[in-house]
Amino acid sequence: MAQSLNMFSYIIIIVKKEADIITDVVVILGSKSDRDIAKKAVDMFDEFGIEYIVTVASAHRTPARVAKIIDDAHKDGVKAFIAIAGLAAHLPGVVASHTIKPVIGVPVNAALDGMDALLSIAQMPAGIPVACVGIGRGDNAAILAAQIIAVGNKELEAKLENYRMEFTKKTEHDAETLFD
Ligand code: C2R
Repeated sequence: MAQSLNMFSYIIIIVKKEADIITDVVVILGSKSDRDIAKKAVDMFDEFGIEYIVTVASAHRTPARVAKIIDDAHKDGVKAFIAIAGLAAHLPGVVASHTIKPVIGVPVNAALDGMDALLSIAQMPAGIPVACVGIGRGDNAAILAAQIIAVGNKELEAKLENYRMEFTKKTEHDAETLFD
């Protein structure tokens, strides 16, 4: 009897967990000053119908807040993180240290043409990878996150195929109208 009761509670917990899933991606900005790049990412998510949370937290200035955001995100069923940061951009690496979900870092051009942030994000030590997109490329970070989420999601896969098709058409149009 005790055993079947345990099994019942287990099923309830599973059902509750499934119902609670609300966030596909959490986007963390090191500073409000990075918001233009975050806008490029969230515009993409809106286009693809991806659920996201966007917030500000700094590994340097608010380490406890970063850890709490990641903890909460796990409870919400997060599938990927995007961390946007300039200067000594440790935020993406620190996010990666707290999760085994994929982390995509976006370097911001806050100084040194963004090279400081680019290298801080790309040159992670072995074992704790961070995917690094181009300087300021919040849009590409969102597309990459969408591609990760699209594994096993036919609807999202189709949206990404259509999006890719737009580039094909535009390039062909550019080729045909090169000197018009
Ligand atoms: P402020 O404009 O707030 O001074 O920030 C931010 O991402 C921003 O680009 C300047 C730059 O500092 C970055 N920052 C980091 C981190 N926290 C803030 N790289 C971090 O924890 O890595």
